Amino acid sequence: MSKPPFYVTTPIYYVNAEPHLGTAYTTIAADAVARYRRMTGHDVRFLTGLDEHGQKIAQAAEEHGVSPQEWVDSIAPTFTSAWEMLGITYDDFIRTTEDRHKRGVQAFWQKLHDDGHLYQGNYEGWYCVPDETYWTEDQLEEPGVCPQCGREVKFIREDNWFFKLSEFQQPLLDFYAANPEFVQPETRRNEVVSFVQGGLKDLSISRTTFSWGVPIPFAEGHVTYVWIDALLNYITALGYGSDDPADQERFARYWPADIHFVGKDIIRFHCVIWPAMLMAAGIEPPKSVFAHGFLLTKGEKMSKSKGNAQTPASLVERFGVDAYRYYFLRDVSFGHDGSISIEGMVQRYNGDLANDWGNLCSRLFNMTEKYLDGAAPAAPDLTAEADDDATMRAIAGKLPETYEDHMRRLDYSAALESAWELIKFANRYIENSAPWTLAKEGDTVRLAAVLYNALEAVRISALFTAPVMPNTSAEVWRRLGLGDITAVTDVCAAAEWGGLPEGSRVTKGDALFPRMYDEV
Ligand code: ME8
Repeated sequence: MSKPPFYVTTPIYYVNAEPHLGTAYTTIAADAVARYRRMTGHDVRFLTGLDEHGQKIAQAAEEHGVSPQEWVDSIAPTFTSAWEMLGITYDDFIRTTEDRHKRGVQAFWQKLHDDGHLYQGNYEGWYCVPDETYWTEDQLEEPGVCPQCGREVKFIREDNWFFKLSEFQQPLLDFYAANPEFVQPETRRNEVVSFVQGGLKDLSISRTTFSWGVPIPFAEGHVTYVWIDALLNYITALGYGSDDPADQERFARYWPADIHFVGKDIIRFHCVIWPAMLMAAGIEPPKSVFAHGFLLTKGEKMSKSKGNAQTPASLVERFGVDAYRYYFLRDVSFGHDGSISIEGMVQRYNGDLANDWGNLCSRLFNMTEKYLDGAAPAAPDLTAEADDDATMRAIAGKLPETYEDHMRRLDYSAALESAWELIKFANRYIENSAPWTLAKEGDTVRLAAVLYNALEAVRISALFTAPVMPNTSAEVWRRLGLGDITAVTDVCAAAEWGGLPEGSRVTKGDALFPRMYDEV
């Protein structure tokens, strides 16, 4: 049976500065889903990349005394190496300065022009360069200040090309009504619907006062407005606009996208402008856009411009990559704003990872070496099972479905909590069954049964922590003498009780999460 396709994307990030905790957050969330969907047998295509055009990037280059191309080429590797450090398993990385992208953008313009969705006009109004966003006079809450980011807006007057966005008000409202899961979470959906109900203005889609962008094929001197350029990455990366049959096949296979991950700051671009652009070109809109909240430090949005950002590298160095990924997805409820702090990170690390997960693995692997010479025992006779054994099997048995349910809603915290139910129970199970006493009393049958059951709980827990903590899960499987966990493509079958083969070599190894004593 052929695998169902699953296309997931992150925003393409601006290269005006290096990756930070916010951009890493979205990327890790998308990666966890991509990894999980590979484990549920999907043919995953995971795209991320860089937004390299526009005034903001041209200005950053100028400030650094280099050409825009030199500038973007110097920043791009900081993203690819950060994603490598964070274990991001993207299948494609698009840069908007690539030819494949420019070709797609130009094909898109030609199509919209031919079909009468564009016209020439004059734009007069305000522009926020850091957000690359147009604002009308009445949208400004304070004169001269961007209502979104609080930075200075500039007045611009240009001859531009316009997209007839206003004509898509009703089609968009009909589309939202017919596809209730398009904008997620629910609160964001209401925000988008009421924005569109308020009326849509035509959108200026070209700029003439600078040249760092994709030229509009039928309008000399005009380059594409950077947001339109950027949104198109989701289809140009698949091959939109190419005559090559391999590109066309890829596009037909993966489009429409299953999930566009975005922050709540860019929801209108993704939920209003983007589906309208696609409708105009006769392309199906994506299946869903999930807008998550902001990471806050000390109550403020954490951002590169405010300078209150820790770097991903500094935190990875201190906590390790898996603990980093775990903290953000476990502690911040996905879809809501969330405060992050070093104190919180240390607490999660010591509590959930060192005490619960790490400790469970260490003591169990130790006991297996000590009492059973490191060989996994045979699966015990179920007819002789104790109450605790049955309870643990039941918790493990419902985990695949509960986890799937949470992951479908992108509720990472709840998904991880469901895995933790098993981890915590397994710790209690060991306490209650006291293998050390069984060993002392020479009850080898019960000792083997208890260790087998606890090892099974660990094997299964590793499956469901793998999307978020891939390195630890791979290591746990290695220590259980099992194969490569990333090769699992049917997590439900793999999670069936009794999968640990008798005689599997179990090794203890070092602590997975050594306890941290420097609390802050
Ligand atoms: O907007 N908390 O790029 P960008 C959580 N190039 N997420 C955050 C965050 C925070 N404090 N700060 C940033 C752009 N993010 C455009 C996108 S897509 C076609 C073009 C994340 O570099 C979040 O995902 O400013 C947000 O939407 C994105 O970074 C903005 O990245």
